[in-house]
Amino acid sequence: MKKHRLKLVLGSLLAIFVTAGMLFNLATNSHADDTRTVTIKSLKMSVYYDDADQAVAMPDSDYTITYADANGNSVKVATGETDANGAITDVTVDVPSDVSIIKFNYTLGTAERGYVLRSTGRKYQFTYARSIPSNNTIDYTTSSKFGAVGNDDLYATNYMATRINNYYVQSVNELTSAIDEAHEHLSGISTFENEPINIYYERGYHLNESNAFYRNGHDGSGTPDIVLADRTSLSSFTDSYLMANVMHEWTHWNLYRTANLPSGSYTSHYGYNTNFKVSYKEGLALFAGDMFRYDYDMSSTDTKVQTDSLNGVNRLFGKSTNMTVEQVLYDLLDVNSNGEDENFYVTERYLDDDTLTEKQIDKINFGVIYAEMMQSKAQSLSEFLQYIENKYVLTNSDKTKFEKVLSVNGLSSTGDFTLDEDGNALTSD
Ligand SMILES: [Ca+2]
Ligand SMILES: [Ca+2]
Repeated sequence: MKKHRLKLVLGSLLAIFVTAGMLFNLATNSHADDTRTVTIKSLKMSVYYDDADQAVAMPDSDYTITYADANGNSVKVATGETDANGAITDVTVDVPSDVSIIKFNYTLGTAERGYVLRSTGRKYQFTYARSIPSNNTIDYTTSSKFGAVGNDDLYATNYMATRINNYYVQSVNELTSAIDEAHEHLSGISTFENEPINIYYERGYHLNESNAFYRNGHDGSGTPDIVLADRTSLSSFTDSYLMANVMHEWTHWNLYRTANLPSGSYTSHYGYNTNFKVSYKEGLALFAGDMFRYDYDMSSTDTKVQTDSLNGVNRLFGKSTNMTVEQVLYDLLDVNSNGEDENFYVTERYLDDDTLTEKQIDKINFGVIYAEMMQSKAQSLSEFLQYIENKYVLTNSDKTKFEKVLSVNGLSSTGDFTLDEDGNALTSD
């Protein structure tokens, strides 16, 4: 009995020692002398290829912050998303006091938007290591090139992917703001709901092929994706080209997932498509890309449908082509036509705000047209035009203006194409 009690007492004492030891350890770990608190006020890194002045930021993109522990293992201390300027801002992390270097790892994309991917499917990630300054505060802007000495294509690839990521962010932001502004003025327009999709690009990958949206994935994986094909000369990738083509392919994705519009091929934007659905789904993507690249102003080419001539033949007027569809959509958007004498625009009856500039109205019109292309689920230009007529053409005056858009582009009163490839009347009646 006595022995048993002694055992209990010893056991209790042991438990107290163990507990005290744990407390002591906890106290040691959180002791200020053994950690340093690093404040990242702002860390903005941009990526370039051969000219640092051309460095491109990584906005709205994933980042992680890590350090290497005593065994060389990477320890993650923060994750987040860069701001609209590509900076990591207002982050505070604790690292062991003997750590002198902190690493910032950027990924081109986010789970919500999608990623820019290498041909292997790997994400583009760039790591920038920085010594922790003595005041433990980082407020720094820098640029860097990423690749491997002797592999020029890798530097070029990483820079191009960064540019694509940048225009991908801009495309999402431009469309989202256009539809949001339209939604503010027109209750019948829903706000934009984004869905992620990945964009593949790599130097030499799909070289000089068409850019494309693949509903089943470019490799047949079943997951929709986009491939931006490489070009022999990097000079092909102007800002304007990337704006138009990123928005173009991403628009195919938006219309596929909302209106079930297919992917599909065509020979040229001026070529005749016997399948009128092809003209519509390509023409609307062409329209979206050009509205982005030209900031809603195609006034200099507003009469393209009326004046086209190749060996004396007008390829566009009244005919099923991608370009015809694009130009009709532009006429629904532009407040003032340039030389073709139509003056319809889709929101004329809905905007009662006199303070809006013409440019703001153009952008709202873009938001309306894009949102309605998704909401209407129209499969052809005539279906879309009839939908627009039912919803936006309210008075006799509107009707006269709307019919003028149809007639100046060679369309019938139902918005149908009227001529075949050779210019003979289509007999659908
Ligand atoms: Ca026009
Ligand atoms: Ca117009």
